[in-house]
Amino acid sequence: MATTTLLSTFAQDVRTGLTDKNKYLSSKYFYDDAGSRIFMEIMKMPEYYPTGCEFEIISQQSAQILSKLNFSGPFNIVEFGSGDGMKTKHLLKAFTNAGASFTYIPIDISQEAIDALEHNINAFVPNIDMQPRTGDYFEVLEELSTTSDVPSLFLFMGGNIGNYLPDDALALLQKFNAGMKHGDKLLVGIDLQKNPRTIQLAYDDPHGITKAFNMNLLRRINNELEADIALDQFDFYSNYNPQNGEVNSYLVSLKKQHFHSTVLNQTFFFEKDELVWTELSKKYLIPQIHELAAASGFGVSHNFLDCRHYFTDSLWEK
Ligand code: AVI
Repeated sequence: MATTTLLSTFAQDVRTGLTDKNKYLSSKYFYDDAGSRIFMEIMKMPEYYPTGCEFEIISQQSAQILSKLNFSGPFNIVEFGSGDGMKTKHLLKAFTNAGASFTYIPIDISQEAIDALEHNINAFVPNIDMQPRTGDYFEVLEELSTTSDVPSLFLFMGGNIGNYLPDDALALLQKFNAGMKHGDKLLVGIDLQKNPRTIQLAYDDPHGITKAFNMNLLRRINNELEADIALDQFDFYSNYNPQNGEVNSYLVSLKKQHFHSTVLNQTFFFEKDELVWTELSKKYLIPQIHELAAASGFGVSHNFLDCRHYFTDSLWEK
């Protein structure tokens, strides 16, 4: 009698990616608990400039961001992928200090992150009206469009848009747009093209933390799919191409080898020096940001830049 086993999406995606002619694993799988902790280490590295840039923008320009919103009364602040709120708390505090009246609705897939966020925000901005949500961005968007009659500022920070392939980035922003009301605003954090060495160093750090971040994907496969990958037989390679603004990251098989996954009931084969593509981190030019906004139904109200012009929090209006 044939037995059927229900495979997780992770298991199915690993099977699809590692049997492709050009092997790949999605960077969305970086972020299990261990991977999220490694990402926090990345954000603390001096080489990883985006965190400091966005922190500078938010801590120094929140009053200007508020005035550019042109909201006359109460409004919502809806944050997609809020994480632990360590950056956003500065924006919320500045808005509160300026007398703005708003409800903060952070959305994240991780309950652990939402718990940390509630703690961090309440300690930093007491008495804030906060309605945290775990789960799907679009369910909350749809609900708001039918139940709330005040305008909303949506936040999509941290440069996450850079991790989407261009067509996927456009589709995501168009979907945000479809769920927003006329006059709503979207603040998108976008990393900009700059000296190639600065970018290369941020994604190929001398401490090996970004390597560990990528290797965590293999560790996850070993743990969750009961596999026997020899982790020391893989390396990490990352490359910034200043001609197209793309950082592409890979795992590299150091020898001809295979591993077996009991959960998938399958063996996967690698040639020596074969690549597994793990991540795109695209860097934009300002004119490309205007094109992307227009193509997804927005106008750019203002680009809030850090002092080195490395990063923008780009304010868009529907
Ligand atoms: C989450 N995301 C914006 C990071 C980035 O910069 O692309 C992920 C990352 N990958 C390597 N370092 C950081």
